[in-house]
Amino acid sequence: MPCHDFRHAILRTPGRSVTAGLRAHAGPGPDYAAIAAEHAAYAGALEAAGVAVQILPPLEDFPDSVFVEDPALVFPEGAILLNPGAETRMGEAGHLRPALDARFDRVLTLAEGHADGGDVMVTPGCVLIGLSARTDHAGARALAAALAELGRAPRIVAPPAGALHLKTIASLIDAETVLTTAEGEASGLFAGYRRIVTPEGEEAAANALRVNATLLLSAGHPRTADRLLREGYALDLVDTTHVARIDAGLSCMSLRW
Ligand code: CIR
Repeated sequence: MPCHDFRHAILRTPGRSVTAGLRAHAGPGPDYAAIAAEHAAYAGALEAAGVAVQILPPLEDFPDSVFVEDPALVFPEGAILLNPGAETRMGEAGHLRPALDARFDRVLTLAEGHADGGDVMVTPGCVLIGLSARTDHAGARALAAALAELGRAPRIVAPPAGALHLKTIASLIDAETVLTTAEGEASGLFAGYRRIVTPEGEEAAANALRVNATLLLSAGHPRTADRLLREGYALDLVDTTHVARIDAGLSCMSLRW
């Protein structure tokens, strides 16, 4: 099944509370105006890649709600509302429901457990579900059942511990190629794919986003960009400096179908 042919996307404007978004490490926090600018540029990049973008209003009570990828999963044949694994994000799915009901004939829910969309990688043959601190066994099994209901073949995998999400360390950038970190490469998880490994210091580039003919890549990773250009990918470099300060990248800011 095609994995990168998208005509629609749902995004959510970051609230001012985004500066309190979850993050695993200390260091400089994000600036609200900078995140708003990065988000606007990201929406523009999706549009330029051929996608009609719907932008939902901010949810100040949910600092991480700009990362709409985590509370839902969407396919042309239907949507699945997930149960985000972080305490402060658990209410986000309910707020997405009206937008999904308006756009999809079928909106499934998880019977139990927790699962984040960042742990889900759609590939031509199957949908990988990564276990993580956010996606537990019960949630992964419930998600696998929902995917099967939509006619998709699930496969539960165990990525290296420490990565926030499966897609923090890897992205499918064409039907047979995964862009991944050295850690993702060492895990053997992507053995069935052609792999391009990010150089040391450019690990954050692994959360790239292929949209139609364009590969959105986080700006500031020149060696990864050079390699991908040499491989013939049409890159659009998108600034993620401030969203990266709250552990996010390109895939997290949209639901695409
Ligand atoms: C979080 O920790 O939930 C947010 N600060 C970042 C979410 C990133 N989401 C994603 O990669 N899908």
